[in-house]
Amino acid sequence: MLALDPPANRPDLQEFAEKMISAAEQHVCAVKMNFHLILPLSATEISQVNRLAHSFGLQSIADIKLNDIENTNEVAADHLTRMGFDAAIANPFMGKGALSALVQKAHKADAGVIALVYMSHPEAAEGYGLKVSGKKQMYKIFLDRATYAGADGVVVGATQLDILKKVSKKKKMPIYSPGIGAQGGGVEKAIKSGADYLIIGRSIVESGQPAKVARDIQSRISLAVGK
Ligand code: BMP
Repeated sequence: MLALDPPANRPDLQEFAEKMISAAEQHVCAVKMNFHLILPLSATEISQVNRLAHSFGLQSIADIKLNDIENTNEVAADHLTRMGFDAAIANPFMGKGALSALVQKAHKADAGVIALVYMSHPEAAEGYGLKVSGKKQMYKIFLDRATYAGADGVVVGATQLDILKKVSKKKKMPIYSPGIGAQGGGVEKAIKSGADYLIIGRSIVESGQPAKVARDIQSRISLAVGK
């Protein structure tokens, strides 16, 4: 999955996103937009980017790590669906009931929800690794909530290989794994530890050769899964 994250201060954000999609479309299954684009672009511009992704058969994911009260989540989900997103990333910290309501709302609109389980950054352990009441770690609770809610996928950082292995043994849905390249994670290690999809941004979009880098990564993934 291609993370459409432009470098800071780029003025031509829509053009950037569309160029990256057109360059890499043959080598990715989906694109992901984060606040880099969702904050500055208008709803019309975002819809146009999503239409381009769809024209290549790619899904588009809104990475807003949604984590609010039910009503606000649902209003956000409506806006995202209207802009053409196929799924949103949400934070199970909101609670089991709120996450379930969000998943049901999304499914009614033929859209999906991907739940954070363990993030990729070095401080992730401070939250996702917390032992609740000295016992169960937060990420296990988040995985339980994602499973209970019927979420369509979970996010586990490619930099967290032990956690990836543990989650892949228990999961009932695909694992999306960010943190490859710029954050130090490796393609083969992540796949072999249980990632089903890799989320990759800067290694591709800042490479100067997005098509080539995306193709190389795709080949490495194929080799790692034995295809
Ligand atoms: P990059 O490959 O350039 O590091 O980008 C990774 C993308 O995935 C960014 O959009 C980031 O916000 C997102 N992400 C992440 O890196 N780690 C997580 O745990 C969850 C994310 O959504």
